[in-house]
Amino acid sequence: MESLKKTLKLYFVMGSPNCDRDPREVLREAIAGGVTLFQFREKGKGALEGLEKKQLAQDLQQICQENNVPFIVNDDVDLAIEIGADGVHIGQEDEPVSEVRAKIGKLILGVSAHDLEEALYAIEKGADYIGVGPMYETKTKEDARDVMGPNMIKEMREAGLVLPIVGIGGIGTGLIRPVIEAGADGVAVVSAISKSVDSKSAAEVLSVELTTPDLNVESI
Ligand code: 3NM
Repeated sequence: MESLKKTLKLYFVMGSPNCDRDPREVLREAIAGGVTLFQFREKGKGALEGLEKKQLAQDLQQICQENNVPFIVNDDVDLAIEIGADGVHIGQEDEPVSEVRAKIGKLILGVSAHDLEEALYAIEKGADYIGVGPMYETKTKEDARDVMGPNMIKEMREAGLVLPIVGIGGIGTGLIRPVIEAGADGVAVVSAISKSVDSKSAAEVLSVELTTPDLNVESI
């Protein structure tokens, strides 16, 4: 669990609809800038399907493998298994957590949860980590729920939840600190990195904010 917590520090989530240029180039830069985990999330307007989707997934997976960054697939459990991904991330509307766990065996399983009840249920059914959002306003996810803020993570921690947690939604420069102080192990970011003309610098800036020495002062 401790090593997964470290891996979740700067979690980059992306698919071709989130990029204004070649996603392969964006991912290479993001990894050079310090991303610790990658999720392929091919969703939204213009999202690739079928063989094109699989090809992009494999290209991005290869970039991750060359750099020792674990590669997670959003929703598409069959694709994840077919290409040998390191894990799967699912939402509340996807296949039941226990079914996905049975299919993927020991691979990493992340589940989006929006309140304590959903989080506890996901953990009981086999989730390895929880994604909690949206922390802040986001334009990236069309069906995002109302902003809940970092406080939801604090509530989950206060209720005794010890599993790794990442905050997601609208996270960018200057917004990481409250999420970590609320008890998250890391942050998941889409547009702050994918839409940057320089994704390496964008990731570097976020990395620095995550590792600032006084970041955890309040929680020590
Ligand atoms: N899930 P950005 S918000 C993929 O609330 C996703 O569960 C969310 O994109 C949730 O970093 C979101 O560009 C999009 O705001 C996050």
